[in-house]
Amino acid sequence: LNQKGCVVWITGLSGSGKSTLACSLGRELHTRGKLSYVLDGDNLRHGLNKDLGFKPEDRTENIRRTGEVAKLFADAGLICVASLISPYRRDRDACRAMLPDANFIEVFMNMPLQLCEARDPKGLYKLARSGKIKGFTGIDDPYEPPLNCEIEIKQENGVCPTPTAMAGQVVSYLENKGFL
Ligand code: GGZ
Repeated sequence: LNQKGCVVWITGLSGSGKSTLACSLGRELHTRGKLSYVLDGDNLRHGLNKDLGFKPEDRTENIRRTGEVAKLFADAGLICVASLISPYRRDRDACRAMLPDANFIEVFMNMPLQLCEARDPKGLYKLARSGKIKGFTGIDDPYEPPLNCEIEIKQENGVCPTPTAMAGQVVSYLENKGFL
């Protein structure tokens, strides 16, 4: 029984594919018989983090709480997949510091803002551009890309990897590091 837990922390802009990767990865881990749990920023904001908005200090608290919960799952031996914009580098680093360094795997969805904005699945970029939403990440609130992430997901020759391919990249990493 392999019980080595870890946190797979997916960071990136709204519309960059974080939830898509988290979902695909969750399925793949389930298929392999590995217990996992997905913590999705957008979902947590309906429950655990419903008291938080998008001011910098609220985002920081959102990341901190989620990091603490992810750590609990990892301690229990699960692969915990956290998918949040987590725009500030120091907040992500604080989550990393909660665990042994090898057990925090930072995945950067390195997709151009232009692409995320073109996708605009919920129409939020449009609202941000027209000033109806203030402090939207990538528009009028910063996104600080990781400097030393474990995994980077990006386009190849202008083509985005499929959800299966993205999950495959993470699964390979987890295999190499002995988590699978
Ligand atoms: C960024 C916002 C904002 C603002 C609402 N800035 O793509 P979505 O819609 O479904 O997911 C986004 C979600 C971001 O929540 P997180 O908990 O991941 O953010 S953070 O890590 O920064 O705390 C987006 C929606 O909420 N949303 N307003 N102003 N995203």
